Amino acid sequence: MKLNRSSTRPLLLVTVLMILAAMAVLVVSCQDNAEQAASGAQVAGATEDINAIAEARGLTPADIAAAVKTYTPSGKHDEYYQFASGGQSGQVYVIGLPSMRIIKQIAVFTPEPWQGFGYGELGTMSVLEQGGLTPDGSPLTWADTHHPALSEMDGDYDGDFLFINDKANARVAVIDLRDFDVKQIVKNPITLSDHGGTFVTPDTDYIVEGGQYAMPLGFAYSSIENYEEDYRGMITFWKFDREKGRIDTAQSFAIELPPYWQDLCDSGKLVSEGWVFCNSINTEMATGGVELGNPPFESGASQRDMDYLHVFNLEKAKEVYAAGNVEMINDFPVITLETAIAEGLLYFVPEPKSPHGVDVTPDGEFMVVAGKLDPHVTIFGFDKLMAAIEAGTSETDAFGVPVLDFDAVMEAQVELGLGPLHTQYDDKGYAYTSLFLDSAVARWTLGGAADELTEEPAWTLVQKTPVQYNIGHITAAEGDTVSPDGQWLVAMNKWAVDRFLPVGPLLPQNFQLLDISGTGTDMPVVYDMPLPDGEPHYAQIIKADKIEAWEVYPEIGWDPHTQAVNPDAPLAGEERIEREGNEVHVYMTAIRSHFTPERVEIQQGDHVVWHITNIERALDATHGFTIPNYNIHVSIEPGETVSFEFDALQSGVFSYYCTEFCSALHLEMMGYMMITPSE
Ligand code: K7E
Ligand code: CUA
Repeated sequence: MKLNRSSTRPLLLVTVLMILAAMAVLVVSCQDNAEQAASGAQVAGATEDINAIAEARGLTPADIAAAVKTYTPSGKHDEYYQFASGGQSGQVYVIGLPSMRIIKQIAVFTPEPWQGFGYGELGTMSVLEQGGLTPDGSPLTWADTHHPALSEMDGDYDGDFLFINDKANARVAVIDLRDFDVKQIVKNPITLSDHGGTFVTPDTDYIVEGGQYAMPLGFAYSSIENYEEDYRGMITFWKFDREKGRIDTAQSFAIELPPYWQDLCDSGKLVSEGWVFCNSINTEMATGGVELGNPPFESGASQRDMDYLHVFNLEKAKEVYAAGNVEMINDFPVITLETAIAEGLLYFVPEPKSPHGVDVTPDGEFMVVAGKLDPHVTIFGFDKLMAAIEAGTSETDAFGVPVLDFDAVMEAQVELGLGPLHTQYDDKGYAYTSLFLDSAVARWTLGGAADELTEEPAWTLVQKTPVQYNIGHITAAEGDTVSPDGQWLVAMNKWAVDRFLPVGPLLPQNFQLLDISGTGTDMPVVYDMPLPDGEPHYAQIIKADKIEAWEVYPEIGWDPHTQAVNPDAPLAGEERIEREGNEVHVYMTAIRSHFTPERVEIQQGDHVVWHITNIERALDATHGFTIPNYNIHVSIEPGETVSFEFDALQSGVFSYYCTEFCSALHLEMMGYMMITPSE
């Protein structure tokens, strides 16, 4: 049943008509302006002829259409939020679509001075400290962020929370989307690198964190000569407490895996809910040592034609964990490989060849695996998978994990081109796959129920749109949900090469916006956006109206780290300085354009605990606060209370001041801290 001949064409027609209409409006308004100019009522810059501008700038009709599709006039909001990993910056970027304007950077794993993240404020310091310490006891302050995941309800993004992993240190962060602020960082208790995270289960009961490079679990030492015996992979299921907005580490667990390098994961949905899929590389168990004459990792880990798709029965794993059938490693419950096999909660399926992404289709029926070194995507059927598990197998890998028959589980293979990496979906029954070596986005048709939505035959390549240049992930509007929106897709390109003005040898990343609202070969690039920060890897795009961000903190004295009023919050009229022995507490308020108190006198050697409440209720009336030489900087948003502490080691006179240009008398928003010398 192909019903869509009629339903996609009008969309295309409407789009074309809209562009023509928009261009007509531009032309008409130019004529109006020309008349106005002629009558003497000249509006600066509005008198030019649109065609003359296009000609002078060398713009084609396609360029003008792209501009009209993406231009968002001053004051108009975007339709979508894109949450992009900030890569090595350890942060998250918030970008509006279709304008591609950067709206915010969220400090996550790395100190960020403007937000006062990691510059003395106790709440942010404790988030960083929770995230783990270096061997010398200071907080880890960088991360290699890869995969942001929006929280979901019934398989749809709900706009409440965002999670993101740190591949370099195996960590997961929780961001609350009411205030776009990081609340928690958990460090994996048994391994040091992750990549298959973060992915959520359809109701966000669990946040999946799959490992990457195998190592002895629990941070023990073992010679690499003992790789097969002592090194292990893992997957961790972090239980999410939606009420508290925190990961509940006490109800989380991991599964021990063979020392393959587990790569990306995805959660099943709808029919496949309760299952989790991860692929793997280096099932060869190469251990490197090119300097000793061994094959280098990149070839040692690419010998076999097949690696293993890992299939987890999460429902079963939860039961095994609840029954206490676990081993404790570093006080963290781990289902051993032996138990996982015995309980039938882990199966392997051969997958070609050094795969990268595994992406479950919106209906949950298929798992699409892109093999980096294979020109195809391979599609596995969930029904076939269940039947193969039911039928049983005598095949196992070297560790005794049952290996299902490839042909019995494989549904289709679609040849797309060189270097397929990641797949996303739309509302029309298409899938989109990034092609790293081809530098292109492939559009192809899905089978199954989605087959009825496109007019092309199932499992067929429809279009390849070139991008500039080497593309990693792609992300489509609501593209990981059970009901993708279509409309927009962002190609997250790792090499920008010649796209922007030269800035020396370190170039920006290039996000390219593709309009995927059309069908067939209609899939143009409509915008290039340089991202001047770490390699972002992945992003998710959510409809803007799903996010209910606070305008100001709900009540005065709000502590964002508890999402409640701080009982010690200084309030207007209650500002004071209290001394107990050599501990001094400063209770301060901030409002345009003064701090109260304006003089703080302490003695050298005092321990100072300082609280400031921003008692403003006006939108965007943020104040900053710094004490010179003490490396303290905080941002105090309307309603917020922040606290910081320090030892007054250096005597002298310190001018503290507000760092946000908040009012005409902002420069006067200051005070003196006088530290009398101890003798
Ligand atoms: Cu860069 Cu998802 Cu970490 Cu592919 S991963 S590109
Ligand atoms: Cu407050 Cu400037």
